[in-house]
Amino acid sequence: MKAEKILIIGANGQLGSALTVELQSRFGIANVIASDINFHKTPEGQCEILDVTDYDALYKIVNTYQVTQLYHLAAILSAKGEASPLKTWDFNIQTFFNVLEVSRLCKVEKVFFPSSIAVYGEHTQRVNAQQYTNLIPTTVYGISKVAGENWANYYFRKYNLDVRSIRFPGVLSYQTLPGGGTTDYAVDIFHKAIKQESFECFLNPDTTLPMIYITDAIRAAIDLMAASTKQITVRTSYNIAAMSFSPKQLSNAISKYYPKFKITYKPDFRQQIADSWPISIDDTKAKDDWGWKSEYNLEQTTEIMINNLKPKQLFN
Ligand code: AKB
Repeated sequence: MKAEKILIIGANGQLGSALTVELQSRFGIANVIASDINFHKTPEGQCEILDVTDYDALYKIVNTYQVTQLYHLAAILSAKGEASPLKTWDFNIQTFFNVLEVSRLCKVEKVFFPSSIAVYGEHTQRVNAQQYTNLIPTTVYGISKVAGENWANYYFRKYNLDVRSIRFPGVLSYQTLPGGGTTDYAVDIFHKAIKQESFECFLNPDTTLPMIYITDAIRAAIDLMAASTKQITVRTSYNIAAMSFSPKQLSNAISKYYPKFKITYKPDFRQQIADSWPISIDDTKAKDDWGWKSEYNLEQTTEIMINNLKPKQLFN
């Protein structure tokens, strides 16, 4: 069997750092190249500093390592993106085109790019949002993801570039903090709880959003990349679902471990973004095509988050 050479762009981020470790354990540490514009902590194994807006720098890395699989995770997310819409559009689109073009020219065999529930917006059913439905997002991040999905489909049809994608819900992880998303509260809340501090939530208590635990998210991406070409019938991006909960439900789950935990609510501009997203997702296509199935619910995720963050807190 031919050895894979896997490049991760955005390996310092929330998804990227966990994905790097998992891919290294599955494919061998020498076959995974972790890249980012900087690293908080240099990962074990092969590592490259890469500004993915720099086409030549990306080309050089892909060509030098003879990359066979590429995961492009760098993006400006929903909440942060609203502070500078044009910069967000430029970054999200330019980096994706660099990835598509370099992958096409260097004959990368498979490309993964994460889309998001942020593709949904006006005139989408909020319960069980369908795979194929209106995509009229309210954020520049969402607009860039809808465009990205369509370009992924275009590159597959026109150039036979094997681009695969998942619309991720909010991701919960203890390893790293997310940055700039509307769903970030669901991670930040744990960091306050384990310090026995109260948490001020920027969403209303009943704002239900789709979420996923990091292990499920990483497994989904790797399983999709491992599926045979004929299993993949969606070339824009697959819906996946795991759990849906509101800040109040999450706070209640945390209170089982910290009965004195206190949450207050002060909704800001992110409330409007959250209100434009569905509360649950229909993931039938992903289940039927490549066997997607989530494993972690709110209770399990809460237990894992607390058990892993608590020891870290003791050593800080
Ligand atoms: C965000 O909140 O912007 C992201 C996402 C749902 O894509 N976590």
